Amino acid sequence: MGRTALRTLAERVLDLNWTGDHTVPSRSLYPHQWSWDSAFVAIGLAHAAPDRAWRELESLFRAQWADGRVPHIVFNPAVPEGDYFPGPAFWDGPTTGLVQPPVHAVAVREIFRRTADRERLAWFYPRLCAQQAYLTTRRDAAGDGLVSIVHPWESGLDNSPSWDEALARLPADPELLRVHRRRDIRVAAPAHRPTDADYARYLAIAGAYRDRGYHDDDLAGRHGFVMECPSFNALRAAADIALAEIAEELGLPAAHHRERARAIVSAMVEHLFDPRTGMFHARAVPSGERAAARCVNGLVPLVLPGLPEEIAASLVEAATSPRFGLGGALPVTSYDRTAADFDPVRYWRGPIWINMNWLLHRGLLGHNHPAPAALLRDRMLDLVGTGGCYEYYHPVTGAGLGAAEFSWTAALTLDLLE
Ligand code: 2M8
Repeated sequence: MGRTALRTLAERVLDLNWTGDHTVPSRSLYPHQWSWDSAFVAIGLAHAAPDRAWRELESLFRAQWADGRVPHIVFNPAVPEGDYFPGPAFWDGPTTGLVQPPVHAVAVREIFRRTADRERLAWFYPRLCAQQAYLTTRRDAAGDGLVSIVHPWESGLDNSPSWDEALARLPADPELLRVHRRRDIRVAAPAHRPTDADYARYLAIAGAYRDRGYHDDDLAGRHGFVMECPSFNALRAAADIALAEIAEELGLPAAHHRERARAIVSAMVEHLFDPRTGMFHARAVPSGERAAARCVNGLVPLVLPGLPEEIAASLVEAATSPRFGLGGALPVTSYDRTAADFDPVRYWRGPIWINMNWLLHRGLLGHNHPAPAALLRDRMLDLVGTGGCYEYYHPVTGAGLGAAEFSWTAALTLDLLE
């Protein structure tokens, strides 16, 4: 498909999924507003419909909690409860109490670059700072300067092998799935989604957090799933770099943002980088055990400009190895292709995701690898151009998997076309 046709296709998907004040990830599987999806969508809309890009994030931040957290799903009250599970009845409120990776400051900076709308930038700045403050003060469960997630859903990489060891220690109560019926596997192929055992654990962890009123006191001592995710923390440091630029634009002090970004990068290198694998790994709190699996979230820290060059070089080497296939016929996989349990169709356990590759593309450019960056961009555009804007793609055939007409794939395609 030619580049103009691809742009038209991507814009059409975003139009289709626009509800009037936000974009749903996909009409079929995800009929509400998701936090990091909206950030990626806004980055694409900044090119095609900048006013809509602002409105996308404004609607999300209107749902920000008093403690600063930006919820991972904002439920649309017009959507019937049965259209998504777990919906508002499970969470006991108009949003979930979980968060997702904070890509929003980067998105706001991108929209501002294209609109120069200083008034809207000034509206977002304190809200983005409150989002970071929540993560910094309430979610540093290990006290090591890194944010902990309290649910696999918070990583955005739901069933990534990064969480296998931690989840295996928790009971998978099948009763929960008798009480609550999954909707996703009625809309998508069950083999392409997390398993029932995964979902039983997801519900148990979310229910425990909800039953404590979504409090973050003593997470390490009281909560069953507390993990430091490398991509979540990298995106949080990237947010501080974007916030520094936003603060400067508004004539406000910026040094504390840069300082915090530097501190996060040092803590990540100290606690999450494994020199033996040459990449970052998720880490359990309080045990400090690093997950053995090599997953794409361990490559995403390449987006950080402040990463020591030898570490950036080792990430590029790991990404280029047969494990992830950078530079090959298709973009990078979500999991190590050579792992015995690599699964080409099951969600975050093998398939190719455009948002992860878009982040790696930025990282390659930032660390001065223009040739592999250009090749990766072409591979992504070919994949979307051939298959359409799918949620994820088969790592051998390139066939589209999961939801068709998926918003962030469309949005990031628009950004790559610029
Ligand atoms: C997926 O996660 C949701 C739960 O949040 C689900 O499976 O129902 C993930 O891919 C996540 O990263 C994404 O934000 C969400 C909506 O696209 O779907």
